[in-house]
Amino acid sequence: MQASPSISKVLVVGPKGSGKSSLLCRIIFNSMEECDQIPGQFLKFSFSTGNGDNVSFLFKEVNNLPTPEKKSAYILTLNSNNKADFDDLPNLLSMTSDKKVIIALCMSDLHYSAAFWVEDVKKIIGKRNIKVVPVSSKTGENVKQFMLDLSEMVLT
Ligand SMILES: Nc1nc2c(ncn2[C@@H]2O[C@H](COP(=O)(O)OP(=O)(O)O)[C@@H](O)[C@H]2O)c(=O)[nH]1
Ligand SMILES: [Mg+2]
Repeated sequence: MQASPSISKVLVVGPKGSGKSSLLCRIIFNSMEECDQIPGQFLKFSFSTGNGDNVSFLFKEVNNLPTPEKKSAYILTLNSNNKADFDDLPNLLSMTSDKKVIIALCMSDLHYSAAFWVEDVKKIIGKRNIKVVPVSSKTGENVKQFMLDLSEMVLT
């Protein structure tokens, strides 16, 4: 039997240019066009995990932290090609410590020129239970896995 559907409001946060709009665009429209319309909008999206769970999300891109906006979780995006995003990570983690967080390590299609990678991020995270998932909004690589991990996070 399926549990009654509830909506999880997830804020997408991260440095400017880290890939927030592009990731939402890829998740919702499966493309990277129309990205310009995304900031500040509430975006509804239902995801089925393939084993009977349907998760309803309400996404919103938020460009300033900390935010008083209600939320049940955060997606924190980092541009893996920008060392400044890595340097900002401790600060970003402290401003998102009120809820669960999953990190989208963006621009994985540019892995060859990455400034940092999963293991580097994990060292900064330390003992906090935060998944780090490389994704490419450009190619769609690993976005399904990201959604599975996000779903698991909000369901548990
Ligand atoms: N190569 C590549 N470029 C990306 C990817 N995701 C975003 N971008 C580019 O990075 C720039 C910043 O992305 P955007 O989504 O606007 O970042 P935001 O400021 O966090 O919303 C844009 O020029 C995007 O086209 C990706 O997965 N791969
Ligand atoms: Mg944006």
